[in-house]
Amino acid sequence: MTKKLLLTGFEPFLDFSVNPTKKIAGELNGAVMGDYTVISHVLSVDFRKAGKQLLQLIEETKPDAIILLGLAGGRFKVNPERIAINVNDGPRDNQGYKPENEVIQEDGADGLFSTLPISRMVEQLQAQGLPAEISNTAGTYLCNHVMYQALHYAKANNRHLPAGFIHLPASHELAIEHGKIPSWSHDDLKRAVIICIETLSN
Ligand code: PCA
Repeated sequence: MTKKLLLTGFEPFLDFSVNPTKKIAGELNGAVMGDYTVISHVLSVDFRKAGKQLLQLIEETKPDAIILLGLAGGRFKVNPERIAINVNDGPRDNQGYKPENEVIQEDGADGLFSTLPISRMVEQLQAQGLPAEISNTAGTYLCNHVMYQALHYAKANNRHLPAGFIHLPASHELAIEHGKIPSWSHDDLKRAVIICIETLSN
């Protein structure tokens, strides 16, 4: 029996009309990679909903590992995130809600570190020709929010599982719309996610 990997992407948000992470999560659903079978879902860009959605998915699927994906339009490399912080802030979500300096979990730590093998992910990506770097901030928007929620849940429930977040640069499709953001081909973005998943097994 393979282990279960919960893989999530996000729906489109702000002025990004598509979200490559939604497509990649969908395409990898059911795939078997190394020790893991992928179970994919798409999260809402909604501060009041995304955390609940994710925790429900964790309860239902009981994953052995969690990789959350998000788009970081403007970044050049694939960025496994090092840390999530206990704050919601930033632009409006898809429901028009705009938090300011909000705490995510009243009793939570200020910051929670990724439990994914982020250094090895970067090494493997670069070894296979894909630019990658650990990022030291996942921002304060939805991506940081769900990363924090997943790590807080794992800690509170004593679940020692690899969990964390990976930000992807824009796809060419998005860069055509935006004009001034760096972009990658969809195939390279997807290959990067596959390499990260494989890193969990070796
Ligand atoms: N990226 C946003 C939220 C959804 C997504 O794909 C972020 O970086 O917070």
